[in-house]
Amino acid sequence: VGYHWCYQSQKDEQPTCKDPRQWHLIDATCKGRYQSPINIVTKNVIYDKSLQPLNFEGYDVKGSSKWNIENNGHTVKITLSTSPKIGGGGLRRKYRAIELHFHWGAPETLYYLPGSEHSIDGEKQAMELHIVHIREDALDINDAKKISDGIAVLGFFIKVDEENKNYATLINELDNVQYKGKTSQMDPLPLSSLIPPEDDLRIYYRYDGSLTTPDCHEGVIWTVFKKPIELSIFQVSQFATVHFDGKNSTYMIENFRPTQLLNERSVYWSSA
Ligand code: B30
Ligand code: ZN
Repeated sequence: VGYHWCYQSQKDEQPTCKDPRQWHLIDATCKGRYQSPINIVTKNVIYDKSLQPLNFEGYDVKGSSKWNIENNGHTVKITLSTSPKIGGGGLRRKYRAIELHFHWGAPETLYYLPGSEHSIDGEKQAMELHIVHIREDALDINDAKKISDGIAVLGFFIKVDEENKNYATLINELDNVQYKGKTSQMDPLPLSSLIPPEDDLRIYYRYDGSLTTPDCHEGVIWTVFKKPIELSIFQVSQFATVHFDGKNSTYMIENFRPTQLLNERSVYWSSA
């Protein structure tokens, strides 16, 4: 499991790898009925008054230990060194943030092809940030997969707009993780500095889904915020300077899974 799956953009270089339409050959869960990401159709979302603003605990804290940033061959992932938590917002438990990573598109001459995983009314954004949380009583993600409601991911759209100075440190680190397997230590940041202000996080969508890569584990509580993070076109383009593999491999671009069918699910939202 986890071997030889790839994104569509890797097929030229690795013609035999399993692209998203074939992921079910790696793990049958990938053709389940509760898969992520999805297109959120706003005319069909259901208002749920229990979806109050989330509580963010320790999101403002800049820890003292370094963060580990890694190119794992499908994204750039940062393993956190503190344990910020979320609760409330209709979650029945508290969840601890363990890592964050990004999905993005591809730079074009005068343009940028969007690479978010979720879309709203068919509209994708440039990128998507995922902050992966596990139930506070779980040891790690594998342990969290064994318990119900073990994983909660917060999804933030990233839109091309003004430069976001809070992302400077992180984006500067991309040079140190150009190739698969490379890691680097970076100064930690308060998680709150990477996402919109708390007041802007009151409007969100909630649904039951999955991890967006194999094994496509289901039982993930998804929260997708309406308000996007803003980065400049230059900042967004920097992500596409890392590579999927070694020195002469293709640039890591379009590392998103296409949207999946909603099937018998509903999407709830926090605002009437
Ligand atoms: S996502 O937020 O739904 N995109 C995992 C976590 C979050 C998402 C997808 C996957 C995850 O932890 N997967 C299992 C671990 N991975 C290792 C890894 O970090 O990168 C195993 C693997 O592929 O098969 Cu590579
Ligand atoms: Zn992700």
